[in-house]
Amino acid sequence: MSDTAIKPRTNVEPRTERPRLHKVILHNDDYTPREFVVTVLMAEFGLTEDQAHKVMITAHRLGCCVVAVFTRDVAETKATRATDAGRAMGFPLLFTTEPEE
Ligand code: TYC
Repeated sequence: MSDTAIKPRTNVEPRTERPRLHKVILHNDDYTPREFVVTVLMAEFGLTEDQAHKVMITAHRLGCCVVAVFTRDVAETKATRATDAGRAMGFPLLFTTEPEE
């Protein structure tokens, strides 16, 4: 057999693991108008008005609320875009991400 022959690997764990998902979290603040938060949630995360209102009011009452879970790249992109939408209007609206347990 030549030096470059490829041997099949043995005792390999089955590759069934899924990529870890990341939560996008909406944080409450005292300045961003409720209606604007709802609009951003609908535009960036595809929530219905009803879903967006529930997420917004949960963050308003409890301090924060999980919006949805995505792969890391998608979660970070959406959180950044949604935070930037608030900043563009002069609001301190904040979305962060964290890995799911
Ligand atoms: N607390 C804001 C207000 O009373 C509304 C708001 C809700 C802002 C949720 C951010 O994540 C938020 N205008």
